[in-house]
Amino acid sequence: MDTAAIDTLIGQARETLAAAADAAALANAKARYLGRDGELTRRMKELGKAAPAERAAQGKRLNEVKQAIEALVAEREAQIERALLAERLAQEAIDVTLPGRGTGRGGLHPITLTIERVEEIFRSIGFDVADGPEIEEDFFNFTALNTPENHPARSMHDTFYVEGGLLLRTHTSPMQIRYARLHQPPIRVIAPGKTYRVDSDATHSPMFHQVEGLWVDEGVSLADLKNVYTDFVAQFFERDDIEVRFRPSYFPFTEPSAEIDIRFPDGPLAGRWLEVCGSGQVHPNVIRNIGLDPERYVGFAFGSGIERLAMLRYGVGDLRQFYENDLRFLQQFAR
Ligand code: 2NM
Repeated sequence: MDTAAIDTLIGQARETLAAAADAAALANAKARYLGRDGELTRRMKELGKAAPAERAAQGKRLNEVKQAIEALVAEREAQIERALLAERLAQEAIDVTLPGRGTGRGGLHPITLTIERVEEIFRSIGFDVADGPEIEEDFFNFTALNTPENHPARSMHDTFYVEGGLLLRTHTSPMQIRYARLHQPPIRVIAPGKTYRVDSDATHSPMFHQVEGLWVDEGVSLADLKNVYTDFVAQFFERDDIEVRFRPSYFPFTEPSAEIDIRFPDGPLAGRWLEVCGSGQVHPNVIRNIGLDPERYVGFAFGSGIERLAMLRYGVGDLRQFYENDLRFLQQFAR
């Protein structure tokens, strides 16, 4: 093998190895020269046929070529490894200078905020806060509240009935009946919570919230009710220039009954009477149903829709916004 043939062989090997793009291709390329049937191996085997005088020199040269090719293989191996590592590093790179995604922060729903606000105000004027089941018995939701057996509110058009003769409470009054049967006068309690009616349109949701108040004692009067509610309105809206008026109405559980209207002196609703509450003197039958003597005890009660109060306080124009779970709406109330 002369010098030109050696150069050609090494040059070919360099090209073949350079073309090997990964470890498998490199192993093939290596075998082509150094393997059992490789070009170099073949020449080594042919060494025996060479003239004895040239054998030693020829063998030395072949060994040098072998070493040169082995060095080329090792170099290419290192190159491929470096390239693989570089690729992995590029793929797995994390740009630690990017800003974080943030985790967002929850906030209380405006209805919850409103309930908390109403509770705080009534607690400050000496009222307790009652709680009770949303799935109720007919007795606590209707009968104890002096609602006749044939009253339309009891119909399936108005009330959601569930299994076992139970129903979804249609107002928060049953909580007050339960509370009043467990406490002695003076009773001053509010009952906030979810209520359910078969009703769904632009201004009615099948689930809505109420807060009702009850004050039972000897000698309380309509004036006490008006004072309490007027004080509540001033605190709730944080202004004492809101007018409050009582307008005759009807409920089975109160006699006499009255709607409570309020009027803002300014703002977008200025000058319009707005109905915000039903109220009245608790019917003697209801006083009896809570275990008290109507000849001795007088009760005053009222009931307001929480959504209505929240809409007026926060300037919300559409009831349905409270239940669409649009974060752009809800985030405006986050504190
Ligand atoms: C209203 C209107 C008028 C009311 C009555 C009672 C109770 F428990 F004493 F019978 N609780 N709430 C009442 C009275 C509720 O809501 C429009």
